[in-house]
Amino acid sequence: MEPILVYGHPLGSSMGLVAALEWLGQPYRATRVDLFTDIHTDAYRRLNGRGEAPLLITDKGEPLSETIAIGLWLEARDRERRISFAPGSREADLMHQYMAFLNTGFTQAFAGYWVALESEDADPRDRDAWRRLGRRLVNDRHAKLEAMIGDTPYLLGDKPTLADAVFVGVARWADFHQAIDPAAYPKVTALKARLHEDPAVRFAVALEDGEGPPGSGALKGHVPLYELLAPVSA
Ligand SMILES: N[C@@H](CCC(=O)N[C@@H](CS)C(=O)NCC(=O)O)C(=O)O
Repeated sequence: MEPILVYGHPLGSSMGLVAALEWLGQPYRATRVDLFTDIHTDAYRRLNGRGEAPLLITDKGEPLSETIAIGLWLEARDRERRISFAPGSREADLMHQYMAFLNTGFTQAFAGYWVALESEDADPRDRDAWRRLGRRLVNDRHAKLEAMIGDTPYLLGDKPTLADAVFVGVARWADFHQAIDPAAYPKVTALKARLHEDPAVRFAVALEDGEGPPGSGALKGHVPLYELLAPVSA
């Protein structure tokens, strides 16, 4: 069977993995879940105990969660090196370095913003404090990323890789929360704009928005969530 990527909306970090699957070009299917409702059920938690997206159901039917684990699963199957580099190469090491940086401190920096957004009943002073902390951390991580980026069109050369996939799913949160001045981070801003012009990213965003755009042809269809949950909820 084809692997199935469970991706979340709205604004899921998993959007980047949909783009990565499109760049990879191997057959896959997908399941679209609501991040506020679908993933908080007991049945979903039997697939991912943390109740989060993304989730991959591998070609053997086994659930695999965590962005980095899913990215490495894709990397191991990328024999044509479309979205990764030769194992053991310097480029592969640097790609893993970017993926880890982006999936940890860079992603976590937004936590204060999300908590403030989701805690409507909290004291407004607390919410302001969480947003201020978020702004400080997001800008700190953007400054660090700006310093890491070289002169190539994508993070590691002239084509997007898994590092760009992890970046593009999360980087748009800075705009959503109005956390940064884009002009302060010209390399980050240019990379984000370039990636959002990419057909695979446009496809992934359209899927997230509930549209059915034509893609590369690698996506072989959607699987409703209840079909994934049926074997474990029976
Ligand atoms: N460590 C996980 C984090 C995934 C994660 O935080 N996903 C968010 C959506 S972008 C989520 O599922 N949030 C729902 C929630 O935690 O309630 C990974 O890297 O895959």
